[in-house]
Amino acid sequence: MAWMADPRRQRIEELLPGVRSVLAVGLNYHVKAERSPTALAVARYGWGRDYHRVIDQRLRRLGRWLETQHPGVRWRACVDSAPLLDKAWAEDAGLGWIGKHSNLISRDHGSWLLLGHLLMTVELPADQPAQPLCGSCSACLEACPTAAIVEPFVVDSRRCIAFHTIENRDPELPREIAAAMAPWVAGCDICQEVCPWNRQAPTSEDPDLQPRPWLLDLQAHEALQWSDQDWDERLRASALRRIKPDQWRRNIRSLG
Ligand code: B12
Ligand code: SF4
Ligand code: SF4
Repeated sequence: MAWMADPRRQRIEELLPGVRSVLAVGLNYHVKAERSPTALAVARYGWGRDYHRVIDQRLRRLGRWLETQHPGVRWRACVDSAPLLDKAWAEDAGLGWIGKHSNLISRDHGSWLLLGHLLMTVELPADQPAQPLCGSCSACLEACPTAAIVEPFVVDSRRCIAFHTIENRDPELPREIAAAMAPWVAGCDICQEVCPWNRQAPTSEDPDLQPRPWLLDLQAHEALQWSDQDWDERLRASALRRIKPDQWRRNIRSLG
């Protein structure tokens, strides 16, 4: 993940010269549907339409409305498309706090929120930053099968199943990851599933976020037969396109 070293991550002015305000938004991606208990597991962020597109389109609509209210305003929508520390900005904006698993948690929605930001040259009154509410809980640290949360708030990507199944491009996964990752083949939701703040999380009826049915019943023997073209068709407009067909096959084979 060498792209993380981009120095602009620490200098928001380089993303939008003259920026005066940052609006943080969260898209609730917790849906009612559940994965079949015998299926391979795909993380929830990838179940519906690519969140980059969904949030970006909605932020752009907001930006265009802003232009009608403040002629001359400049704005920029950021959804992973720009080097911005999403969680830190969202915490500062009061959307939620960064939990010990390092994801942002909202009091009302839990951590099933995908984040986006609208940078603007207009000055808006600021909200209060969110207060951390993890307290003495450590459920996520205990549940992580690879001990990737090496201390509260710090995830070591080299041990994280999400990193290896999504970002690692090597032909084989490290043996210790392969041994611990089942049934996860695309991302990992374990540290979020055990979080008490997600127990009452509301579900979304948003049509853009409803799952592709095949993702809820993904079977190894079938998926290993799919050609690159099959994967391409199944993953149209999905955030899971970041995982190339070879990586999918490698991840599934790694389960043994
Ligand atoms: C790189 C990346 C990854 C990497 C590294 C994850 C990581 N923890 O950084 C990998 C591939 C592992 C990954 C995995 C996932 N990711 Co990711 N990822 C990113 C990305 C692109 C950058 C994150 C980043 O800057 N990391 C760099 C380091 C500095 O950040 P950090 O470790 O989180 O450290 C912060 C906190 O831990 C805190 N901190 C650190 N030490 C301490 C100490 C104390 C005392 C305190 C209070 C705080 C604190 O401050 C740091 C700065 O904010 C962001 C999008 C973006 N542009 O921000 C999405 C993002 C963080 N990912 C997201 C998601 C959904 C996931 C997964 C849940 C996907 C999945 N189901 O598989 C997993 C979760 C794994 C996990 N437990 O974190 C969402 C999180 C939404 C949310 N509610 O927070 C984001 C924001 C994308 C988005 N736009 O919605 N991701
Ligand atoms: S995403 Fe999975 S592997 Fe990564 S820290 Fe959370 S539980 Fe551990
Ligand atoms: S499981 Fe507990 S410690 Fe981990 S993020 Fe949730 S509340 Fe915080």
